[in-house]
Amino acid sequence: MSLLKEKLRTIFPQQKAEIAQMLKEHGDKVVDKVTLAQAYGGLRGVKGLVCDTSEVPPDKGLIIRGYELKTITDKLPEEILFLLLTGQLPNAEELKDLQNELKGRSEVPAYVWSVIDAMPADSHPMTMFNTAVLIMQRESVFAKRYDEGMKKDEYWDATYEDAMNIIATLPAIAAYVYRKRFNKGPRIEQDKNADWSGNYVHMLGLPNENDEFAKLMRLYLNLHSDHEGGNVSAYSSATISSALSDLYYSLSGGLNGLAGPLHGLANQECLGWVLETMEKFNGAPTEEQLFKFAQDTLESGKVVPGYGHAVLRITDPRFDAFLAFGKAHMANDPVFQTVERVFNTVPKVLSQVQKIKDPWPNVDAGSGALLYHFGLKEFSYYTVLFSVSRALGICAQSIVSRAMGYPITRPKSLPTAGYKKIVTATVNV
Ligand code: HAX
Repeated sequence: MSLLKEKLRTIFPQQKAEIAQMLKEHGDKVVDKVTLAQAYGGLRGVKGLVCDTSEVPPDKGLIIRGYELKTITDKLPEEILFLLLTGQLPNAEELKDLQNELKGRSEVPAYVWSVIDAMPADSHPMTMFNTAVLIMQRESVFAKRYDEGMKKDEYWDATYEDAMNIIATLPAIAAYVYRKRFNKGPRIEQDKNADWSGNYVHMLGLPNENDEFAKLMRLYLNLHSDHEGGNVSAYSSATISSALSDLYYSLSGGLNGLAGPLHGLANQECLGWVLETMEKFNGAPTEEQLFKFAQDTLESGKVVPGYGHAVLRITDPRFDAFLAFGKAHMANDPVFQTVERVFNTVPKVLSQVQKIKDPWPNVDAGSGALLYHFGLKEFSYYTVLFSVSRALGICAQSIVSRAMGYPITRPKSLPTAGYKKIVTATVNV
């Protein structure tokens, strides 16, 4: 058994007992109330979900198991996965063991390549990627063991098997989607000596002078791993998973949510917006020009992609990390310089609009420019990169939820007439 699974076997029963005790003592305590505006407003800010892998305080940004993001940006994605699951960073032996575990599971079933090959050539890369995840559902250990009558306390173990099998294969699948969709030549075989993200870089086949692109990808796959439980991809995935659908179903479902322009697709949209400004002004625009361009975007009824957030009320620390990388590695790149100028300008424009609660950049505001610099210029692929990383968090959340034995998700909905009755009754009291 892997060291990670062994550790989880000790940790999970303790956590489950702690939760059971808390529920026994405090189960009827009120933790939040819901206003009518929240019911009609996407349940923004309503506390009612549980996610132990990470949290996002509005004034701090992502914290993974107590570690503020800025303190762990140098970690490998595998270390982040270990942290998400156990609450601890792995020691050298545990890391090696996890890396070996992933390598051992990294063979992609041959039919996946045929399915990708059979898709229309102009399919969106996210459709290709998510279809590949879903088509592998026949491999699910959870589904098989469930059919055989597995006991409830073994659910997490079977989900762990699915999670590791999926995570191990994602780099090869994602790299093939890139090469196939953008006519980059034949599939590149895995480099079994490389780490998880290094292998991905190898299979993408893009130039990697001085290992710089590999450094960016390591950071990219670290930064996008998890963002608590209420974002569209994590929440939809958790809802699907709560019906005891296996991870192939739930992960691909969650990633379909990530493919929306208000969520993960914003990174594709954002670089498009930046390049549009450069085309309009024949090069890196001035801050005055950007100010006007952002105002025009708002006036045309569109959002400025990469800015604003449902939870955050500060500059996203993930954007800070990308900005620092850009300053260190490509300070003179005109696209990166435009991203910096947009950062100096757009928050001023958005702050003037009263309804916008967060005028600051989110994770998607800068990443595209960095990828573009290294020759990854096909924007529609960017959300696939995000997905490979976000799979770490979604899989970890799913394993933890199964281990804690959480029930099927089923909040209550009311028709508008029902809410009308409640609020009228309140007014009359
Ligand atoms: N540009 C223009 N208008 C914006 C805006 C932006 N960047 N951010 C918010 N608004 C608008 C909203 O569209 C909303 O308008 P309506 O009431 O007319 O619908 C209003 O301001 C209030 O929104 P909010 O309460 O501040 O923000 P929400 O929680 O409703 O939405 C979003 C959060 C991220 C969806 C929003 O800020 C947005 O659309 N941003 C641009 C798209 C983007 O960058 N998405 C990626 C977010 C990070 C992420 O999930 N990455 O995967």
